[in-house]
Amino acid sequence: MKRTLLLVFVLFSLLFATAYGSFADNFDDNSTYSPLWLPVSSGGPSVSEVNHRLEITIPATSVGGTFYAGYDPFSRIRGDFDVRVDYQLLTWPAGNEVRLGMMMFGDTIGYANMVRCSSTEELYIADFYGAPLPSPRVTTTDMSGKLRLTRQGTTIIGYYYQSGAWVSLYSKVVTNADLGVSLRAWSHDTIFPDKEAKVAFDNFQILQGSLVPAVPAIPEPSSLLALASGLMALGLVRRRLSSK
Ligand SMILES: [Ca+2]
Repeated sequence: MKRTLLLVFVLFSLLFATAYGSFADNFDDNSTYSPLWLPVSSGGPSVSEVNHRLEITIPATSVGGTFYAGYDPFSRIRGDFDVRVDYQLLTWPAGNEVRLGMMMFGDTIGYANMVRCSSTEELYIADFYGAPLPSPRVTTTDMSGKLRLTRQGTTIIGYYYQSGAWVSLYSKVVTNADLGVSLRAWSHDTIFPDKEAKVAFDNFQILQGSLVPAVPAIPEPSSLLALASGLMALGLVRRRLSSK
């Protein structure tokens, strides 16, 4: 029975992967596209889709080994991809030790994260699975900019944007597994100087890559019902996003 359910799920996945080549979310409707995105937060930070963008506040009172807020993915991206997002630093005191990032991660080992952070220097960092430490980085004065991750085969490349062009910061063989994309801001008790920071993401785009639902280990009937509902909702989402 479970094998049959799994087969149904795979067929759903293939149909879905075929149907969804690319999409964009400009956050202009000030409403989370559920189940495309899942708002997440821990330790005090908050996330809200307002002012036609995705705003994340890290209050001075935030606490935790890692505290964060942002959007996590409902879905995974399959195959070669090209994913981009704009960012703005709305409240950004020097040395605030907050990081914002666009992270690709999956259900197995392997991730890639393009980060903008404020530490003793203002930095772009490529935090990739298996990369040498300290992670590849470059200093910047940008208070707004763009982050991009692409994959060809198993090689992921992280970019930032400078003087009207994409600049490759780091390239590494990571994985060809399905990966979700997360937009988050975060910090850690051990380094956070208790200064509020506020950032925003905007104009999220998947220009290449097939979007597929996250695969549970063994789908149960209730999961399939939820999946069917999710696919129907995502169909509506796709039409809404395409109409923007
Ligand atoms: Ca927008």
